[in-house]
Amino acid sequence: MNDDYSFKIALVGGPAVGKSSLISKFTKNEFSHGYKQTINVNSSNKDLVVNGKKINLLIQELGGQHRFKQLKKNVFKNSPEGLILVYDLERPNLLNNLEYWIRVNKENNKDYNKCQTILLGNKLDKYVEDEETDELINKFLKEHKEEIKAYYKTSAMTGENVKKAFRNLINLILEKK
Ligand SMILES: Nc1nc2c(ncn2[C@@H]2O[C@H](COP(=O)(O)OP(=O)(O)OP(=O)(O)O)[C@@H](O)[C@H]2O)c(=O)[nH]1
Ligand SMILES: [Mg+2]
Repeated sequence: MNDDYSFKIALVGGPAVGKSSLISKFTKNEFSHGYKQTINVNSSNKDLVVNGKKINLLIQELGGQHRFKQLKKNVFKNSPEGLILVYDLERPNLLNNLEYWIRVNKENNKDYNKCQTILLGNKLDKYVEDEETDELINKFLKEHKEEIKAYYKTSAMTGENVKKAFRNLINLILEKK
C-alpha cells in the first residue's frame, strides 16, 4: 500500500490497564482474557483509510511496569504524532501515573506542539458507574484540558469505542498537519 501518511502513536498507562488488548482489538479484532505483561516497548503496525487518506500507523506500547523508564523515554525522542493515555476505570488511582508521561512527552518530543493526546478509561464492560470515579476523571480532564483533546470509555473486550478512539485520534493528527 502506497501510504499518504505515516504516523507514530505511543500508548502509555499503568500495568494491566489493557494497552496490549486495545492494540490487538484495533489491529486484529482479537481479544484474550490471558495476561502477558509487556516488557519495555512493543511495536505493531496497522494500515487503514481515514477520510479518504491512506494511513500507516506505527503503534508503540510502553509496558506499564516501572522498569526500563529510560528506554521508554526514547520513544518520545522519535516525535510520535499521537499519544494515548490509558487507565483502568476500576482503578482511577492509575490516572496519577499518566501525568508523568504527559511530562515526558512535553520534555522529549521536539514536535510536541503537533502531538495529539487522548485519554481512554478502559474495561468499560466491567465498570459500574460510580460518582467518586467520575469526579476524579473530571478533575483530571480539567487539570489537563490543554493537553487532552478527547476522552473515551472503552472496552477492549467488546470493542466498544476502540475503533472510534483510534480513528478520532488520527483525524485530530490530520487536522494538525
Ligand atoms: N474485562 C476486560 N478485561 C480487559 C480489558 N482490557 C484488558 N483486559 C484484561 O486485562 C488484563 C491486562 O490486559 P493487557 O492488555 O495485557 O494490559 P497492559 O496494559 O498491556 O499491561 P502491561 O503490558 O503489563 O503494561 C488481561 O487479562 C486482559 O484480558 C477490557 O476492556 N475488559
Ligand atoms: Mg501490555
